[in-house]
Amino acid sequence: MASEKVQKEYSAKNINVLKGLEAVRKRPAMYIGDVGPRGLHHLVNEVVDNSIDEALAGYNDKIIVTINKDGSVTVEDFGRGIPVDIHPIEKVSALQVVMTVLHAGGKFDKNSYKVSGGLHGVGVSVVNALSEWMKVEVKRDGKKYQQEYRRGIPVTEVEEVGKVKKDETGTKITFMPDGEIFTTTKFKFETLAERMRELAYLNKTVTIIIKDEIEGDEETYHFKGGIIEFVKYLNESRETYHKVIYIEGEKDDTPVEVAFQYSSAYSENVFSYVNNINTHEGGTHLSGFRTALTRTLNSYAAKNNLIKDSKKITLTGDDFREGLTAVISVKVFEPQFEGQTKTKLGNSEVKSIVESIVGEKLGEYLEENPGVGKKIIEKCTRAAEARLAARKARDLVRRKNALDTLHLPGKLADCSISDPEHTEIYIVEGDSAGGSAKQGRDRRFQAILPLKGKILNVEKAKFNKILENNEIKAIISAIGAGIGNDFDAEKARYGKVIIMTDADVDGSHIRTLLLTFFYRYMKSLITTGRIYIAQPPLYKIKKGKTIFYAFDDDERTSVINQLKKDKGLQIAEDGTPKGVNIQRYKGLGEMNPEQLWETTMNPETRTVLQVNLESAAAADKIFETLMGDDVEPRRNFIQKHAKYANIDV
Ligand code: 0RA
Repeated sequence: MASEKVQKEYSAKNINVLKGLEAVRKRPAMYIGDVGPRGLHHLVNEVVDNSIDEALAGYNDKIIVTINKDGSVTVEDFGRGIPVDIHPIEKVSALQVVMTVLHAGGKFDKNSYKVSGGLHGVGVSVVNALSEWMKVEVKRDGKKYQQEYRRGIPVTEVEEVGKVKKDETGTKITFMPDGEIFTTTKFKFETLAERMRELAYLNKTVTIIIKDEIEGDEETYHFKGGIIEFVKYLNESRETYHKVIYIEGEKDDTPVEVAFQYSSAYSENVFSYVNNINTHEGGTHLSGFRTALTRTLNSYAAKNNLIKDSKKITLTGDDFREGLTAVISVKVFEPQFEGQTKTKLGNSEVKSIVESIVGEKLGEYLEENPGVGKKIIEKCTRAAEARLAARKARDLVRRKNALDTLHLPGKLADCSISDPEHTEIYIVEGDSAGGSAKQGRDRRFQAILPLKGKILNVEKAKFNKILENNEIKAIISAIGAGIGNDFDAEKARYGKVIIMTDADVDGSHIRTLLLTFFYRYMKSLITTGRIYIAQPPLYKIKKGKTIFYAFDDDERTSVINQLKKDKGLQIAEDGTPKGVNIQRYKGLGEMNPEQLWETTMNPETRTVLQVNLESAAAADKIFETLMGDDVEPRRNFIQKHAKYANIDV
């Protein structure tokens, strides 16, 4: 009888498991954000997060991530290994529960900084459900176990497959993302490597190795200095004023780590993390840090008479943030994430924890390092002087606009509809492409703003200089929603802002400059999903009267292959196809207005890429490296990333 009951429970549980998997496969975006490249790469992060947890618990110091030849990904760690004993409630191997039951998470103990918000922490069972197949291998108690799955459903038992040394433990998970779910299943080394490097900075005890068996790339990340080295990396192309200041402490089970350094840059570069998740929108940990920084530096300046009375300047929070590069990392047991992208920490207790740790330790540091303190106060005083000058300049701009509200830039070809729900503005590289776009567009809802040459490098210019730049002025007044602290995305005159540049190095440069500008001065346009990048084709392939467009080399090859199959296209001995005309567009200007409309601007047929904060922040970093003061990092970067020179957003 007893066994009958168990059997019944078994099937009820199985049905629940199936329902869970079905829910994930039906609405994947609810679990991983989207089914594009971003969601795809999130699968790997989700698996790696578990291995990082093992490292944080003190049991694992190495993670190996491999893009395999067949396109699947393997994540291997050397932690305790997922337990394989029979789970007391589910009555099956704990391993199977972790791999197949939604929200089983795997952590039966409470001693971990779980992630309850955002898209992290959904668990490896979600990855399993979205994989065509998955295989897990566990080494534990001197044995090696394995189990395999198809679309989240076990297709083997948990099997013992061999013996290993008693102290050899760990977990190895291999999965093939499901082509029925994702728009692409091709992993990019660079995308994965960027996150692995970030994780290695944030968790200084682990070594993360990432390999690409297809392209032959490999990187090893291990940073003994942790976030100190992160700040050095962020500032590598900037002129800095002192060595990185590092503060560490813990209060009420909340560990806090902060590293920061001032440079001659004008902007603030602060990266904040909660349980290794980048809190793009900041939150209580960030405000605690800022409050402590302003208060401690102000009282240090006053105590040591570092601001000349004659200057009559009071330093504000903004002055202490100019040129500040900082990384803040906290671990919180039950983080509450808020905000538009659920990346803002809401726990109010964290503010005072960070504030008191930073306030106390920074005070001590300044007493012990008066030279550093003096340099920082001098730098922030210069920032205050510039701020006062910029305010005067801004007031002038404002007054001009107030007198002349219809002051739209002369080069703007506006659209006739005024409801931003339905309108879009194309920011176009060069007057000639601008001309084609103006003729090709649908003038009812599409506005065109051509730019002449490169826009100003906003990273290296003071605010008043930025406001004087003609190209930037044109963008600000066309969008019509202010700039910087005054910017309000809801007032934007267009629902979409589409950047359209050539598919060459200059084009990607201009696109990066524009993204940097939006990231720095109109950030909410990005967080509300209003910025897009147009995708003009790279090739025109003409066979008889039929025209095909290809957006990259892979597509060009597949068009040719298709023509070979369907139309019996002949290929010459040297590999060139006969009887077709292939044109490689050197720029947008080579397309006539109809072609531009058809391939790039017609909402029915075009592809546009929506820009998110990560990609804009990445552009910002890439941009610094490419355009910063130092030649050395730039050369290294270009050598290392030659094949990614066209910054891919
Ligand atoms: C549940 C319990 C324990 C470890 C894990 C899960 C675990 C999960 C993953 C996922 C990837 N790598 C992992 N490593 C460990 C604790 C086991 C114990 O108490 O021995």
